[in-house]
Amino acid sequence: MRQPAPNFAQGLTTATHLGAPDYSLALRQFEAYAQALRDCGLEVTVLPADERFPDGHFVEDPFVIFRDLAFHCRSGAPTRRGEGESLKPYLSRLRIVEPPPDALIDGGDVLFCANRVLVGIGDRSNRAGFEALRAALDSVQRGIRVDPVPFGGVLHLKSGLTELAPNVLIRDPALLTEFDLTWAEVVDLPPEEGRAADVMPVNGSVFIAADCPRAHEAAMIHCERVDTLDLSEFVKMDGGLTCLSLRY
Ligand code: CIR
Repeated sequence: MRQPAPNFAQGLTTATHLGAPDYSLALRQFEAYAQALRDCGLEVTVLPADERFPDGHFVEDPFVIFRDLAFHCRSGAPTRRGEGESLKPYLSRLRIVEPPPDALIDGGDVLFCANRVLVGIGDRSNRAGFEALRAALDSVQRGIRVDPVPFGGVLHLKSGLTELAPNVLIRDPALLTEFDLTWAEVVDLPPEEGRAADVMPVNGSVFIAADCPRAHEAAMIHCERVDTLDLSEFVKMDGGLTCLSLRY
C-alpha cells in the first residue's frame, strides 16, 4: 500500500458530484483497510506518500502480479505513468516484465477469477495491453485462459465486476458489456450499491463496501467471513476496494 499524499484530491476523478474528499478521514479509512488486511494474516508494507503522484496510493493499477511475475502497466492516463517506477524497488524479488510501447493497461482492469483472467478493454487499457499481458501470464502458466472484455460505463472493469466466490460474480448495473458471463452466477446490485461491485476476497474473508445491504446479503451466502470497509473518501476519487493494495 502507499500512504495517500496531502494533494490526493488533485487526482483524477469523474465523481465530482460526490464533493471534495476529506484528507484526515481518508487517512483513517486507509489505516482501517491496512489493519483489516493484517487481521487476515497479511504482512502489509505501507510506502510513504509521494506528492508527485496524487493517484499514487491506488497501487493496484501500475502492476499486475501473478506468482513471480510483476507486469509493469502503462496506464491509459498519462498523469499516472511513473507511479510504477516508484514501486519497482519494492518488487525486486519478482520478475519485472515491461510491456511494448503501444500497450496500455491499468491493473484495475485485470480480474483474476477462479478459472480464467478477464481483462477489461476501456479508457485505460487497450488490445495491445491485453495481448502483452496475456503473453506474460502464459509464460508463467502455459495455456492460462485470458479473455478480453470490452466495456464502458465505469472506470475500470473491476469497478463494475469482481468475483465474490469461485464462479460467482458481482456486478454494478452501470457496467456496460456484451461479454458472455453465462459461465458464472451473477449477482446484480441495485444502482445505489454499484460501488460494492469491487469486492476483495482475502484468505477466506471477503471485503466489501459498507452500507450496501444487497451486496452484504450476497456475500453472506457465498463467503465464510465478510468484512465491510467504508472508503467514502476514495470513492470520491473513483477508487474502489481493490485499488488501494497490491496483493501477492
Ligand atoms: C484514477 O482515475 O486513476 C484514480 N483516481 C482512481 C483509480 C482507481 N483504481 C482502481 O479502481 N483500480
